Amino acid sequence: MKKISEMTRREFVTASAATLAVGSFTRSSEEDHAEDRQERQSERGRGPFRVIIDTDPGVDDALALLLAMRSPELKIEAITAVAGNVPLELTLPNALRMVEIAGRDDIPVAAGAKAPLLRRLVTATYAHGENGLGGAVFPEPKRKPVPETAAEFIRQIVRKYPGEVTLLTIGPLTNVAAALQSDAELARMVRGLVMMGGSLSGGNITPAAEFNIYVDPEAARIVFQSGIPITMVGLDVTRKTSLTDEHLRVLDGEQNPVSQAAAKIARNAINHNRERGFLVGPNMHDSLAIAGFLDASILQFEDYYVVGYSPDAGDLRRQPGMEKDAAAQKMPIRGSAPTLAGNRTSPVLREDFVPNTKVAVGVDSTRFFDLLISRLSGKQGTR
Ligand SMILES: [Ca+2]
Repeated sequence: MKKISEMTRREFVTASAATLAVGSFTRSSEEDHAEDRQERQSERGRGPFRVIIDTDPGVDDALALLLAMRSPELKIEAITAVAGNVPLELTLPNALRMVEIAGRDDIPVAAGAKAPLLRRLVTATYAHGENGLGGAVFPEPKRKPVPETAAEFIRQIVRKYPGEVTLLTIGPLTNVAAALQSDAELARMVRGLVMMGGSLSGGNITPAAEFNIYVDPEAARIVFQSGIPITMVGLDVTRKTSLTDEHLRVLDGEQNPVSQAAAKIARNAINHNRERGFLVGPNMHDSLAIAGFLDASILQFEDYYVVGYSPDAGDLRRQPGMEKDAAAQKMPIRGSAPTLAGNRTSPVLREDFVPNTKVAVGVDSTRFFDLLISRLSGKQGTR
């Protein structure tokens, strides 16, 4: 592909984020890195890219938000909170706390959905502690969210900058799906979507399901079928990222507020992980999705057609309306996603394979942590 500096504005906007990032990070010498940094700071260079971060902080969300807010490649138009790891009553103030810690008063925060589109909320306090930050305590935030709901705010921003906004989703997809449902034109105005979610190789909340997709599978289906160019950073790669005592030591050694906050969250997460008997980790699921957008060469991708759960087919034969019944809300089990084999419109049965998602299948964990820890600590390493 063309170098970014040779692209017209239209080509620049049209190219997908992942392809662009690969194109701009394939060179490796020190001079080229220096040149890249210069290019990044110029109008005709790489970024800044307009992004909205949808999040459910969440230990690794918190570190991912801090990483994003320390990354000059990103023009963060909004941070939108969603219920997930913990209820919205906690994810919203946790998002506001991170914005305050990073000193980013320029970034508006919107409150999103309190529950999935159709189902009752399943949380992950077992992994993130009751406060969502692994027990790391920070003062109550002074900032307030904007009056718009997350879905409405996403809609407004995407419409304001058609073709320019990439959605970085590191929680359940409820807010994004709600925005897409509210505006049939919206999906084609979104530049791309990079998600932490999904798995080709087994789940973390059930043997098959990854948490973000499991919490709101109907929302995931809406997103995967939206036509938005999607990059999926799932458990296949995020499970290969383990935060270590050495990373913590570097963060703790720098005295700026972001590094100290990151160290506090990291320390609690590492201790919490040990108490639960894990020998490695915690995994940096969400930070890897952000890092993969900043530098796609950290990840290797393959093209897939990813499907979401269908509420009106499959073993339980549930209809969307049924999910709202009190009995359905209390239903202890969830149906598996149905196969598409019996469906004549199935993309699986088409002669030509038409992928809808770039799925991350490999990761350079060392380079990922170089990026994450150097940005969080403010200590300049190789980047
Ligand atoms: Ca998350």
